[in-house]
Amino acid sequence: MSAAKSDSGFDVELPRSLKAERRGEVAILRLARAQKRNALDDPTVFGIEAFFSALPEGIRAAVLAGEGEHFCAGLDLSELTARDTAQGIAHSRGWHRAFERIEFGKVPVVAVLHGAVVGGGLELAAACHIRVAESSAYYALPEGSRGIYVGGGASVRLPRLIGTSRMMDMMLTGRIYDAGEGQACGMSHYLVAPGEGLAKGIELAERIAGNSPMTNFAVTHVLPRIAEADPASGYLTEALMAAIAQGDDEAKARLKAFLEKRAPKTVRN
Ligand code: 1HE
Repeated sequence: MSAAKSDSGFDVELPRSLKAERRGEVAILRLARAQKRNALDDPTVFGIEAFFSALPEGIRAAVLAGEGEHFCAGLDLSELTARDTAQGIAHSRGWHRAFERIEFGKVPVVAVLHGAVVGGGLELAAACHIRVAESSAYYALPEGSRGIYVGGGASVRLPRLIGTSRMMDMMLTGRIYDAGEGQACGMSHYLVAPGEGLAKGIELAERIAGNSPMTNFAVTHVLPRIAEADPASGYLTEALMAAIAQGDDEAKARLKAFLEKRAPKTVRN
């Protein structure tokens, strides 16, 4: 483990496979195990959990990226052979817990994807709120050919992005989607040229950081629950959230700024 606080300002112990950096209100976490293609071993997964559990005050958005030629080669397969069934369940639940710290954490998270985004790497990307893909990115679920099954939340999160039938195809046939296909079917929100992903991810994170924290909370914590609720409960929850948001001082200040012509209009670039 290396103490991240001294060199990055984060009050959390991170393994060597993770590097943290702060840029104003944006936290940047990098997978830094390029020699193993950023494969996710236990220390890395626990480190991701610790990092997103302990984001300091003043951080309002985060970026998750990978060093080297690939975002992430998924589960560290060398750890898998030693586990029995009960340990396998505990391991998968550990990944669920860690990735929930991203999905339902303190701030929205932008993933920057390049090269292999496969297996557990795709599960990690799917737990983030926004995905920026460089044109080198490709997506696969090699679990099918390795004789295993996804365990990091893909069964829940990937169908929301690309649909159950595409996920079935990926697992049964080993189909690989390139970056363009991934963009077209909903894996990524933004597609950029090689080397431009991090800058785009930070630009988006800075924009997100400029939103009211209440709105960001509503979008990341409440919207996904409403989307899966029965419509009657969903409409009610939406109304409650809308009322809570508009009652917030920041909303009042922002609305006043618009009415006094001090806020930007919603126009096309
Ligand atoms: C690894 C892993 C890994 C690389 N676990 N060690 N994921 C997969 O099935 C994908 C497996 N990886 C690959 O297919 C390839 O490594 C890549 C296409 C990602 C990259 O290829 P390449 O040619 O750049 O690198 P490489 O030579 O294959 O790998 C470099 C080193 O990283 C090598 O180790 P070395 O000691 O020989 O140098 C590889 O063994 C090592 N490495 N990927 C362990 N994944 C919660 S359930 C989730 C289930 C899954 O994620 S299953 C999908 C697993």
